[in-house]
Amino acid sequence: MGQTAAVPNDLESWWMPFTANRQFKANPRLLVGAKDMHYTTHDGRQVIDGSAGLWCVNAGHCRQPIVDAIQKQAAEMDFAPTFQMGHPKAFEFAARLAHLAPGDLKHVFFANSGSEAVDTALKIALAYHRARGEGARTRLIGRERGYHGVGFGGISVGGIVSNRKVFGPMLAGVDHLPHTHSLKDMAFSKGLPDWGAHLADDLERIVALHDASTIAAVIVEPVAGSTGVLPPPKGYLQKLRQICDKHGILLIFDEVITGFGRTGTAFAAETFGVIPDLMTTAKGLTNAAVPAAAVFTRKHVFDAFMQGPEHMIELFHGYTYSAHALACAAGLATLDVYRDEGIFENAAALAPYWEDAAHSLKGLPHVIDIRNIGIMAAIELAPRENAPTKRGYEVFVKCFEQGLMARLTGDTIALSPPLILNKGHIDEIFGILGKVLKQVD
Ligand code: PXG
Ligand code: PLP
Repeated sequence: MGQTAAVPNDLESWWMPFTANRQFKANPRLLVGAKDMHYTTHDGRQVIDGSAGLWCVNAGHCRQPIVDAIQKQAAEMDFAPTFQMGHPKAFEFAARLAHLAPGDLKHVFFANSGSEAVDTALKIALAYHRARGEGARTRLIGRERGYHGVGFGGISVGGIVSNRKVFGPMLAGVDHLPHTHSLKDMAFSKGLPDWGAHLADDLERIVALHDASTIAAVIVEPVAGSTGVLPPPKGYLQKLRQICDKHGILLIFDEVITGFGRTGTAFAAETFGVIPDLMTTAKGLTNAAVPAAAVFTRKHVFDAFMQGPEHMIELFHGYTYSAHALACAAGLATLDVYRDEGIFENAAALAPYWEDAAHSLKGLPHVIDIRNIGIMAAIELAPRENAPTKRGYEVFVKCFEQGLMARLTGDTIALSPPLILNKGHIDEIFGILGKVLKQVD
C-alpha cells in the first residue's frame, strides 16, 4: 500500500508514551523551543524547566557547544558500525567517562537509553558469574518502588506496580527488597533520612531464603527518582555494599537520574562514598541532546570477560547504535560544558538553598512530605478521597499554565531543574508551586 495523505493537525496517530492520551489530546500542551532554563510553548509562553526535561538536560537547553558538536559530527560522519569496527570519538568518550567515574569503574559499554543500560547491566552480571564458573547465580534482586526503565529486565527488577502488573510473569527468579520510605518515620527529613538503614538487612533474609550461590546481583537507584525522590537512609547503601561483598553478589547502581551532577557530584556513588560493581547512566550523559546510555563496570568485572582465546567475542551483546557517532560528539561536548562551567559544583553549592526553598512549602495545603537531595526534590500531597492522582494532576497543570514545568508521579510533584540554575530560578520555581498549592483544593 502506498502512503495515504496525512491529516493536518492529526493528534491521533502518535500513541504517546506514559500519557493519558485521550485526556492530553483534548487539551494538549506543546513545547516548540528551549533555551537554557526555559521552554517556549506553542502559544509563545516562557516556562521555567523545573524538571530538566525528564531529569536529563543537566547543562540547560540548546547549549551552543553541544549544538555545534552535533552539527559538525552529522556532516563529518553520521554513522559508523561499532561491531568489529571503531571510531575515535567512541574511545575518547569512554576514556573521558572512565576518568570521571569514581573508584575503578573504568570500563564503559554504550547503549541508547536507560532501559537498554539496565538490560545490559543485568546481562553482564549474569554472564560475569558464568564466566567465573558460578553459572548458578541467576537471581536478580530489585527493590519495591524502583524504576529501571521499561524493558522486560527493567520491569522485572523494578517495583512500580502499574509498570508491571499487565505484562505477565516477566523474568523468572527475581526478588525485591522493601522500599525505604515511611511517612511515619521520616516525613519532612532534610536530605538523607536518619531512619531506615536496617531495611538493607532484608538482603540477608533474601540471601538466607535463596542461598547466595543462586544470586547474581542487586540493583537499586542510589536515590529512587521516578517513584518520587526517595533519598537513601543514612548508612543504607553502605550496608547493601557490605552484604553484597560478604556473599559475592554484584551491586548495580542505576544512576540514570542521579548521574552527571544531580546530587552535587558527578555520580551519587561519589556523593555517598559507595562504589558499585556496575553503574548504569543515560540522560545527562549527552545532556539528552542525542539519546545515549553508558554502563560502567569495575575492573574485576571487565577482566572476568577478557579470558579465553583472543579471537572470540567476549560478550554477545550490543546495539546498532551503541556509541553512535552523534551521541559521542554530543557527550564529549557535554562533558566539556560540565567541566568548564563547574556545573556539578554549582549544583553542590546551591543544594542548601534548594533544600531550604523546598522545605519552605511545609504547612501549605495538602503537603504531607517534602524530600530533597542535591538538586532534586519531591513534594508529596495527600491524595483526594476516592480520587488518587487527581490533586497532583491539577497542581501539575496549573503550574504549567503559570509558567513552571514540573514532573508528576501520582500525587507527588518532583522537581529537578537543569543544574545551571541560580538562586533566582529556585525562588521562581518554588514561588510558582507555592502559589499553585494554595489554589488547589
Ligand atoms: N533507570 C532509572 C533509574 C531511570 O530513572 C531509566 C532507568 C530508563 O531510562 P530510559 O532512558 O529508558 O527512559 C530511568 C528513566 C519520571 C521519569 O519523571 C523517569 C524516567 C524516565 C522518564 C520519566 O518519573 N527515568
Ligand atoms: N569534570 C568533567 C565533567 C570532566 O569530563 C572531566 C574530565 O573528563 C573532569 C571534570 C576532569 O577534568 P581534568 O581531567 O581536566 O581534571
